[in-house]
Amino acid sequence: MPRMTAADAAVAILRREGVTNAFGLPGAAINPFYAAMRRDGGITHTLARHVEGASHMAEGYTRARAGNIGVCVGTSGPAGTDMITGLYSASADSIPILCITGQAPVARLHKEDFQAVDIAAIAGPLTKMAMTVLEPAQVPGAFQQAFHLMRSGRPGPVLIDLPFDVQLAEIDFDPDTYQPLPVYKPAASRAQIVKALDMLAEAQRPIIVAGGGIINADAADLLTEFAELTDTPVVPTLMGWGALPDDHRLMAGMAGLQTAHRYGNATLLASDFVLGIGNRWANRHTGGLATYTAGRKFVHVDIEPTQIGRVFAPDYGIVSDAGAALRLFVEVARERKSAGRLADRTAWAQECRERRATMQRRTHFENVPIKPQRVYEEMNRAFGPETRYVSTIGLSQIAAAQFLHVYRPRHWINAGQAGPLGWTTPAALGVCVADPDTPVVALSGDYDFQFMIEELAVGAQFNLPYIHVLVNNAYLGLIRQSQRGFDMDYCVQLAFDNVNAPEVGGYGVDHVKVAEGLGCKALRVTEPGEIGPALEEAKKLMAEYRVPVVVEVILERVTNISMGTELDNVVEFEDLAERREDAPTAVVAMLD
Ligand SMILES: Cc1ncc(C[n+]2csc(CCOP(=O)(O)OP(=O)(O)O)c2C)c(N)n1
Ligand SMILES: [Mg+2]
Repeated sequence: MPRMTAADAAVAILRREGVTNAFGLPGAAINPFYAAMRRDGGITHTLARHVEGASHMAEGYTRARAGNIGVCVGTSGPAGTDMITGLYSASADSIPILCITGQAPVARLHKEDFQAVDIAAIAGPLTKMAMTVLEPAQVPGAFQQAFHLMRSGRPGPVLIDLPFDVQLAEIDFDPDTYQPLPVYKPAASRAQIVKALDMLAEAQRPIIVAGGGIINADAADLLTEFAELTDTPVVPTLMGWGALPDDHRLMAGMAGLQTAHRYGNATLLASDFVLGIGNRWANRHTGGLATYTAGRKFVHVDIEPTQIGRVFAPDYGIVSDAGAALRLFVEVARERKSAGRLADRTAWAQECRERRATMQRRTHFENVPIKPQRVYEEMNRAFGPETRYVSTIGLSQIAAAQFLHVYRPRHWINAGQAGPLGWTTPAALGVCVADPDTPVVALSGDYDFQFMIEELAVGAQFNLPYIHVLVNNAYLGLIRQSQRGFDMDYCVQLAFDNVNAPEVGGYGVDHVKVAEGLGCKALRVTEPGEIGPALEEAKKLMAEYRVPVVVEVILERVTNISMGTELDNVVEFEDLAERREDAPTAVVAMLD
């Protein structure tokens, strides 16, 4: 039997489970694991500048491609605690990442040793498994179980904490005969799918709410096929956006309080039946449940049994992987179609499409300072359907979801539930590592950008080019807007006179200089007509220098973005589109 350190065995298992990349930074307590990675030579390591950054890079890496599992590595103590936000974000959005931490030696764990902290206890509620491995011979099993859990059922993160002496201990392990454990994914039965389809057939105005579970299951094609077969309009959730292309005739718009379209909400409220697949009825999607559920029936398909009924009781629940359910939905719908037993939905589908062509928001503003809506119009012109967008939170992200277009699964990469400021830059870098051939465009408000800004240096060092659109209102804009309810504008201002940069006109931080200082390229625009040319220039700079390129757009400081407390009570702050020229890049042209 081959003998090796437990750390060598761990790395051998990572390789056999398909890991090719890791994100992290070493410290004394994790050096044996780094030594094992070095001996193995098969894992490309990206050195983060902040350990939280490494955890978000791992998440971006997972989200970019089906089957990927991002790995983040840090030492004992503060490295683990820094990655807690990453574990939260990953678990909240059902994204598997494997977090590996070093730890004090076993015999000193209870002696308040230097940088010894009970990270497994801290990470417990945020992971599918969090384990300090106390016995070296348990290391292979811990890693094997980690991959099994991350891939089974509702996906999510795992933390493995390795005491220093455990990493160094020699064990017997045979990498050649190692094999991954089978993955468990519940699948709907035919009887369940038949029942759900019967309920859909009885409805007059059905829609599908398509959640991120469809993207996790890599089942976007099946969703599209099923929607087309039954002519059912699709309302993607924020996590499901891209499962059906935005220019598809059955794309009905997103529904919600913030990241939503006017026509999406109107269609949801006009429906009498909702088939939710791989979604979790997030509160920013549903708003008040009385409004959301009144007058319509619900079927909920989810991979995690305890998700059924968590937010409200559906009329019927099915526990299934979204892909397995959709395969059967397609099969049964095909049979019914050839038997001529599918309802004619032409009028309803047409009605939904008409709402898309009439209920639009205005994007075309000529104002200086620039209104944010105009930025997304210019981005729609500059970036094609191949673009992967990465964003986190803020008015910037909300407006992006209202105005940008997404055409493919995994092309809207967003920390939907946790929304941790600072996620955007490292997540975008992780996406670049996972898929260097697809253009990546990140979008941040100025505050999101200032969190984890140091990670730009990682992009410069490892030549991870992407475009970072930074919309600068010198405000914690979303919080400023929500403080209107308290009649205050308190502790949300980021503006100051920068003694080194009078040219930023009182907007505070000189992001261009910071980005350049970190080895990236950066441009700043102040007029709407400059946005398009700057984005084109950014593409050239990115190709020439192979580093992140920041395009900072100086915005009007106070612009409120449409949002509300109920689906039927979303407040509009600007004039709506009335003519095609008001929303010139809308996918469905505005009917004049
Ligand atoms: C770690 C963390 N702290 C606080 C918040 C709450 N929060 C959400 S958006 C926001 C302000 C974002 O400002 P900015 O990035 O400039 O975007 P804007 O809304 O101005 O477009 C804050 C503080 C958060 N999401 N994450
Ligand atoms: Mg801001």
